[in-house]
Amino acid sequence: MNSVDDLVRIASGKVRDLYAVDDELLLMVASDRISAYDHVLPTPIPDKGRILTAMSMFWFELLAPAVAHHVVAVDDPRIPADVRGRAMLVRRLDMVPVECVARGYLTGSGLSDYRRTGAVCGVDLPAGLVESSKLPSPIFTPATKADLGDHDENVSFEVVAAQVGPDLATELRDTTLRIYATAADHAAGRGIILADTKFEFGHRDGALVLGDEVLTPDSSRFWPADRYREGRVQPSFDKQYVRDWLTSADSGWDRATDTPPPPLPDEVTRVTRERYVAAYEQISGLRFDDWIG
Ligand code: PZK
Repeated sequence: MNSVDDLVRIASGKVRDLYAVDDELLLMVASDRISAYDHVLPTPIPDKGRILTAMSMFWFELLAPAVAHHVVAVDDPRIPADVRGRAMLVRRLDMVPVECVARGYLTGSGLSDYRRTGAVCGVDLPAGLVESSKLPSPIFTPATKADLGDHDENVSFEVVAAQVGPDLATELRDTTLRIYATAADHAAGRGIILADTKFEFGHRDGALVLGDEVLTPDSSRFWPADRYREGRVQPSFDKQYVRDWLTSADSGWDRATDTPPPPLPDEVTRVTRERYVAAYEQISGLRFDDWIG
């Protein structure tokens, strides 16, 4: 009784699921699943779903003066008991089919595109940038959603404008860069570089609304500022311990093959949970023990 299994699931990602509640409301549920090297690992990270939900809520509240968001409640009788603490009751939006990425630093697909073309998503960049370089100013690098399992495709502002119209494309870019700046400022004050992040927006009653989860390690790159060094790949705040173990001889796994990754040892699971808790606490200044659940 009162389990999420009583709801109709309308979408699933690698590590979260979306359910219908009624005509107006959805339930977004974060699982404890973790992905690495494009695989979902067979071992869950205890509390990861609650930690990422707590982190998203912290950011939605911080950004609320700057942008409307879709969250109605995280503690509400309509939220089934078995997902309480890792579920957000959200307003149904008409989603804009654009992944709205802001980048303040150059890494990942942005760096690949820059090395090939000198630009990212049609934004020309100065010569001489290297892995993890800080950009002269943050840039909007939209992507179009790929099917589950595929990678999103970087596109230019003009492609977005052709898809959704120039006015909405401009509003997406301006809003994305404005809330990235607010979040990056907050993170910097807590010793963390927000290298890049992805937002998704929708419409409700004609107004643009911030949806999805926001500013979690699954949608963003957070780098400890005191370890930042231009010219090399930065260690991932949350997943580095998992990645290092998976690629060590100990794991016996070869990520170049398509064999599934092995279960994580207890120590790797425990340390990774601690990393997620530390990320939440460092970013928010709050204690995870005080989160609902
Ligand atoms: C919506 N997704 C992505 C996929 C997930 C999430 N407020 C909303 N209204 C209508 N649709 C969506 C949202 C939001 N957010 C989000 N797809 C549709 C997605 C898979 C699992 F949890």
